[in-house]
Amino acid sequence: MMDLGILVGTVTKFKSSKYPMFMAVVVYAIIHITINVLSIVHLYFSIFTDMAPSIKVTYFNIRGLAETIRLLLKYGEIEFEDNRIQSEEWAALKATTPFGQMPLYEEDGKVAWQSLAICRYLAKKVNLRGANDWEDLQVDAIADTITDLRIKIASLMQEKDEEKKEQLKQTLIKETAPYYLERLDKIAGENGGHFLTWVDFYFFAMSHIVNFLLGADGYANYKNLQAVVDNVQKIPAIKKWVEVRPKTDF
Ligand SMILES: N[C@@H](CCC(=O)N[C@@H](CS)C(=O)NCC(=O)O)C(=O)O
Repeated sequence: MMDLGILVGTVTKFKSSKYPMFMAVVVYAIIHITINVLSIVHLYFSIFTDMAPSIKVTYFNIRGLAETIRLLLKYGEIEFEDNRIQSEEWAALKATTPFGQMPLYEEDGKVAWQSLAICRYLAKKVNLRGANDWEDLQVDAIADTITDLRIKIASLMQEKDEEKKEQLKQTLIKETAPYYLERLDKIAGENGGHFLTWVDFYFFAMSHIVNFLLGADGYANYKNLQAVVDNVQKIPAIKKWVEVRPKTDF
């Protein structure tokens, strides 16, 4: 800011000068220019200090539990580092994580874990929560139900005994999956091919697990669930991401 002594000195000078009006205009212009320069400097620094947070999502090089997080970030056009680690890097990294698991979500160096907690946090940011507390409760209940199904199907991947694996597979195909999918399909039907909000993204991200069990046309009998998948896939930001994301089996 202009030094007050200089200003007073200048004012005294122009009072005694031959052209007091001219001097007044010059001083006014100097003050004006100084204020403008300072505002530009302030704006410049505020742009750099109020920069978007630096965001990093760390997970294996698969879609898995990180994909809903990535989808929400893409949907919200929020820049992030998609940090995909190799299996051999995991042992060293595991010891440094809050609960020895991924995905991890980092924002300006702060670390969060638990994929669905992160999804809820991001859903707030990108406006994909329920319209009220009751809707949020329904969304959470659907998300937890999808997780129940996901865990049951994932147990198939972990079973090493081939005979047990085949038995489990048949139970999942004939009983477990239809039980869950029929009910989820009915809920999606009541909502016109949507669940409510971010949970559509969760279902979309988890649909490969259903396909793994039931084949590529896993939703053939579940039109409303197919509509959930199609509706998410149609969103331009998601469509674009699906085209460019690393191609992985899960
Ligand atoms: N409930 C946790 C589960 C996380 C989880 O099971 N992560 C697995 C990958 S899908 C993991 O980190 N596995 C490696 C390990 O446990 O060492 C979440 O949703 O984030």
